[in-house]
Amino acid sequence: MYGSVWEWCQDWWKDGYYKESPVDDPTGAATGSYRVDRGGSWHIPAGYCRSASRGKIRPEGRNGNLGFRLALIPAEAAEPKPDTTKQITNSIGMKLSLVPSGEFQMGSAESVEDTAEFFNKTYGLNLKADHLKDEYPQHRVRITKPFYLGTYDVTRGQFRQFVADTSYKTEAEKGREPGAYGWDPDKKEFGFNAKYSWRYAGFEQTDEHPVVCVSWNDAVAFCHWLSKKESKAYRLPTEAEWEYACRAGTTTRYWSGDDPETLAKVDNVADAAAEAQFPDWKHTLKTSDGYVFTAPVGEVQAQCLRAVRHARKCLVAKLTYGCKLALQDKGRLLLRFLNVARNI
Ligand SMILES: [Ca+2]
Ligand SMILES: [Ca+2]
Repeated sequence: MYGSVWEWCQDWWKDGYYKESPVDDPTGAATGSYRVDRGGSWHIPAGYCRSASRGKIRPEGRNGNLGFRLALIPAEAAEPKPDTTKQITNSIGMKLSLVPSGEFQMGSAESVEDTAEFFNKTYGLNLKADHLKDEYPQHRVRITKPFYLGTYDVTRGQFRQFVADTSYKTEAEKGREPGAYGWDPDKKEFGFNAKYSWRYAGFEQTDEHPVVCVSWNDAVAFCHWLSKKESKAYRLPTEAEWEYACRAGTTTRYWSGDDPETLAKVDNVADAAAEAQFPDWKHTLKTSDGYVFTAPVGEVQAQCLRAVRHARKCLVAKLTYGCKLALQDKGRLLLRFLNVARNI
């Protein structure tokens, strides 16, 4: 879930929200100026791609490194039965995976000083406490109902079906100031231009790549279209759902561990492949994930399978450790661990 594209979440962003967040199913501030985005992207250093990292962007924003994935709330709100389908494929060919209910510690587990010092020293970043303070305090969150989460980001091909069906015009294609922040290959940086939209972001993308240059409003319009088409309740994930699914029981910086270099094996961030093309990018991973720009979602399947195997291993370890506790807690915790282990 890290890298490739930042992903829009449903929530409004608000400074200090973590101090007042409810334990059960937090949905973000009641109102605000920014929506939350999560996970980092292909041009973002590993310091900003951690499980706890939070981004904020105005809902009309549209960038060549920002897309979204969907959440779907099953019609039955009860605990999943053991035979609940683990992965479904919807009417537009999108795969969604069942995420069981459970709880976790949301936010950063290490101090703001340690995080900044590590990434500044190792990758020459300029992380400041102010950049990171919205990841604190770490706090307990319960996801009380199982939900489905898009296994991958929404692709250009899936977004194309929405546009073909509705003649929808994205915010980049209408209004007084059309355009988006796309990639300028000559200047080698992002720039706002009317020529950029989900159809062209300044770098090569097929229909298998994540759709980019779509605003929060565009993403929500897509959810409404699909919900109506299937008589289901699609929406963007809350950032609590996002982090819960991303962590999958882990408590480290990344689900793959604390070492940022592990990201090269599991996702697509600013890496050695990017540095080879843009030598002045000094903040990249030392290892290569193989992609300079977005990666096609089908291509990263092998990486995702590795992710699942790893997360399963973490959960099995956690299960062994948590067994005694689980039995004391009327078996519910154990049941949840088992559900997680089965369903990731
Ligand atoms: Ca992502
Ligand atoms: Ca990369």
